Amino acid sequence: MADASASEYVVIGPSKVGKTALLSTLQHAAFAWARGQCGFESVEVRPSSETMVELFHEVTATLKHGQLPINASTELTEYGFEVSTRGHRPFLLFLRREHVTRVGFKMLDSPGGAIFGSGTEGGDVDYEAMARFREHLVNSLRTARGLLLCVSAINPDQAFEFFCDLPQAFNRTGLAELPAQRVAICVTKADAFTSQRSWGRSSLENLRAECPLEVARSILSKPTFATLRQFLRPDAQVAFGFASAYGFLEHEGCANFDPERQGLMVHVGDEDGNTDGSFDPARKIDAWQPYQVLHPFLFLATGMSDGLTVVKAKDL
Ligand SMILES: Nc1nc2c(ncn2[C@@H]2O[C@H](COP(=O)(O)OP(=O)(O)OP(=O)(O)O)[C@@H](O)[C@H]2O)c(=O)[nH]1
Ligand SMILES: [Mg+2]
Repeated sequence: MADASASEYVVIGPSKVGKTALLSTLQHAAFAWARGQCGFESVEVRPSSETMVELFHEVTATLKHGQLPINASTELTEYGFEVSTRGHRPFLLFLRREHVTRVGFKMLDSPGGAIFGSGTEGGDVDYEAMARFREHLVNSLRTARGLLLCVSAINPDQAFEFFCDLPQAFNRTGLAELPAQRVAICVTKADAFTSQRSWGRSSLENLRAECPLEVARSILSKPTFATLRQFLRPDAQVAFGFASAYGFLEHEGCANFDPERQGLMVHVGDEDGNTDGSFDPARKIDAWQPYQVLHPFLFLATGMSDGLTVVKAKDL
């Protein structure tokens, strides 16, 4: 199943920001992809490692219980998958021809504490294991083709972890400049973020009025932005985007997230929260549409920028 031609990418971010949840919903998001969205007629995600098959299967239980069934990561795991897109591109003035891309990912995911240890001090932490994971991640940063940085839209304490630990991780590479050509900064848990700030407007509409770069700026300190500016190639493309593993209800526009239960508002397991009064499992499954979870991967793979704010690293 392993894909030898896949490139290595690294996902980092503090504990519980939703790194593994993001990865887990990728295939479901591709199944829910609307034809023509972002200019692609279709987007497919295929696992190329057993770890990915298992993670994709695990997340289907979300529809049954409402909550994302993701436990905190305790291991460094390599997830292999392929993202392919099909669309049309202009060709010879007025003609268009089919354009297909296929990119293999080897995505390293680890407990957030491996890099962002400042938030886990004093807890039940295996420091030796974390040090091993950190070494592996730092090694991968030396060669990784792309980097995915997850920042939670609703956990303000993480600013300190980024401030303390991101420079340390980059300093440990021994490189003045990381080779990554594209870096995606994913502002996660957009559903909970907008639910907290919906001033009478539907939350999706509210979210669309926000700029992910500015929200990231308000969450992270200036020294963290300076860290990125210093260690990324000046011409590296940095994309900022919101994402939500729970997503939004298409017609209502509100988040498909129940803050009280901390889970999907509409799920198959029981009839609570069924917004239209009918119990129809197929429609509840259809209602689960993770929001922009595939976007950072499409950006890393193809440079696609729909729904994202993209700047050069030197302009951060
Ligand atoms: N509201 C909301 N909660 C989310 C979302 N994604 C993840 N969560 C919740 O956030 C918690 C942490 O998610 P994980 O994916 O385990 O986070 P992680 O970054 O992998 O955490 P570690 O493995 O501990 O580093 C879980 O309780 C998830 O249910 C999201 O899009 N919206
Ligand atoms: Mg995890």
